[in-house]
Amino acid sequence: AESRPKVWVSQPLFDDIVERLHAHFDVVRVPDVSEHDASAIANALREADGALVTLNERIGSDAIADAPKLRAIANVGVGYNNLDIDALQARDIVATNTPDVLTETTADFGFALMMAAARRVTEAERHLRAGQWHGWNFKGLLGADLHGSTLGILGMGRIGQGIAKRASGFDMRVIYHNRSRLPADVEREFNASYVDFGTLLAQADHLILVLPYSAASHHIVDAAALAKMKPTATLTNIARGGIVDEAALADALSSGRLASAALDVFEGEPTVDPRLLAQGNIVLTPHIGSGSLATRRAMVALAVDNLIAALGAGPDAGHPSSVIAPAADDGK
Ligand code: 8YV
Repeated sequence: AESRPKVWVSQPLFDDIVERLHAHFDVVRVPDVSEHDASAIANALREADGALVTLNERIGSDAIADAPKLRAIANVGVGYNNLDIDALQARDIVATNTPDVLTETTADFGFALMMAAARRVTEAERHLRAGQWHGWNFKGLLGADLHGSTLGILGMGRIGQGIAKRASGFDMRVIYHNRSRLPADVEREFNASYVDFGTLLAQADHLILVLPYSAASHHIVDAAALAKMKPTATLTNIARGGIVDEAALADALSSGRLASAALDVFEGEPTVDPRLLAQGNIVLTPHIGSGSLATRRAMVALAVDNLIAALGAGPDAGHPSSVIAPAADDGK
């Protein structure tokens, strides 16, 4: 009998879902692989026909070049800056991600963080827990309103649109900036106006970052950008840490040039810049934007389906539902 394709599952994930891979493949787990250990990742890929990975596994060009059998990588997550897409593309290796299933959950969480920053929820809780609440204080811990304010969305993809949809229920005025302007009917649907990046920064009372990380978005929110924001504004990042210059953000928060921030993602995560940790007016969460149980399960299920399809094993052989490489417009 033909030997079955080998797939590498990089993380424990949900056993009852990952189990579906066993019907088609020899599943290799490397439980002792430290998440960021490049040589262990390369070793795992060297023998693999396919892999199910998370943002913790950086799949670089060296590992890809050294993986002769590799035909498919299913990324658990919508963002895929952990994958060297050009190297995958050059080898015609199929790469997939998990959009859509996490859109609403992540938009919910973006709203939660923005509200927490505006109304100083975690700062107030720390104050109370530290025994610093010595009586009700009329002027204590005053925040900013969401209702009636202007929401700026940088990155108007699926999650950005989910946030815009929620904002209309909060009577917010929505402005957005995106690589490309949305069609007029979509702008109308979300009640969102397109503005240039400078206008977005200058007019937003609350700015939320929901764009993919790339060379083009690296530190796009830097000192110069922060200087254009209102001193009363909040900044929320649920995209990727590298989009924000964290040192500049810490400066803006400590000098009062920005009222508050909320970050779910960090440039060097899981390490958090001590200058951010030292600020009171910041909400910090450990990259949990898509983290509802139902959604994390749906992400794994989609990645498993994608891997089965990409390796040509299932009923939808060859047609994973969310392909990020090879690009559709590569002439095929
Ligand atoms: C995931 C995320 O938890 O989807 C993304 O881009 O950042 C998160 O939802 C992460 O990617 C898991 O690999």
